Amino acid sequence: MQSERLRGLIAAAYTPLTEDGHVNTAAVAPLVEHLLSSGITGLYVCGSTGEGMSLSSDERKEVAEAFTKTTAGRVPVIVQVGHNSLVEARSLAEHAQHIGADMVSATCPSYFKVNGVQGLIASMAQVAAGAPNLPFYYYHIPALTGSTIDVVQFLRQAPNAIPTLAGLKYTDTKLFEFQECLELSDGQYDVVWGCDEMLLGAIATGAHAAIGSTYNVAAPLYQRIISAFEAGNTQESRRLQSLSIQMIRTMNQYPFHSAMKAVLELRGLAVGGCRLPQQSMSGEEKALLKSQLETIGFFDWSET
Ligand code: MN9
Repeated sequence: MQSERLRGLIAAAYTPLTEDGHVNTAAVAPLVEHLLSSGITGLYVCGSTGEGMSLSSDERKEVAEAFTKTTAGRVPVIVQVGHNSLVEARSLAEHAQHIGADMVSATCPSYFKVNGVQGLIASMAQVAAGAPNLPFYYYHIPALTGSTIDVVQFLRQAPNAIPTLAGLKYTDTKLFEFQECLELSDGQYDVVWGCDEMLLGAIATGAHAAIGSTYNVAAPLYQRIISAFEAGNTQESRRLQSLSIQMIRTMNQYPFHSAMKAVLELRGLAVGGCRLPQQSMSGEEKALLKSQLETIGFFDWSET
């Protein structure tokens, strides 16, 4: 399907939870306004960052609806519908189309591994068929699904079975494979980068859009990486990417997404903690994270 292309920095949006772990849709609007004012050009909802896999299907629908309504067409909303049950995934895709989401995306099942291109095509065809009017993006994240599919072969062979296939969310670190996907069939596919700590490499390889978790808290920094690269100032873009790497290394000392949510809380956004199996952080750990982020200057360079 040829559709409008994604561009710029798309936030893999966090799902706000209450202190006792329930979905908190009242906190979606302030989060969306924060993201849009920081220069975000799209929202990816219920992905890894949004804990889609840890929510019930009813909760996923509630979250998708809250983001779609609040965003009200200002930027594209992509709803991630992947599930171990393809029946559930398809029904989440149907729901996404029904509520007016702009695009759907899905991981492959991960309990039983998908171990071949044909199996992946057949699985994703079932899911995409739930939303026949929406562009479909396969969410390639082999580190979490455990399915190491040849994604170039997937793109080559899938179009007949998945007429709505628009592209990929490419969350792996193989720049050469990312480049092959971008260049395939004269650039027919919208291939979106998903590894924030390597954004510079992806831009150099031809990326025009990226979906990631850390764009929730540091979009202006990444925007400066892009601008410096476009202006030919490679040294400056490398210096800025290095700050992103330091930020991610700091957060990775803790349960990563809990640390990210703690930073959003510091900025006054009531997103709560993460749901198990991701561990929450104690008050002491949050204080330590804050001082470590201060040490690397995060609060000076992440917001402007
Ligand atoms: O999909 C995110 N991946 C996961 C995007 O959360 C598994 C990334 O944005 C990473 O969180 C980010 C930090 O490692 O690159």
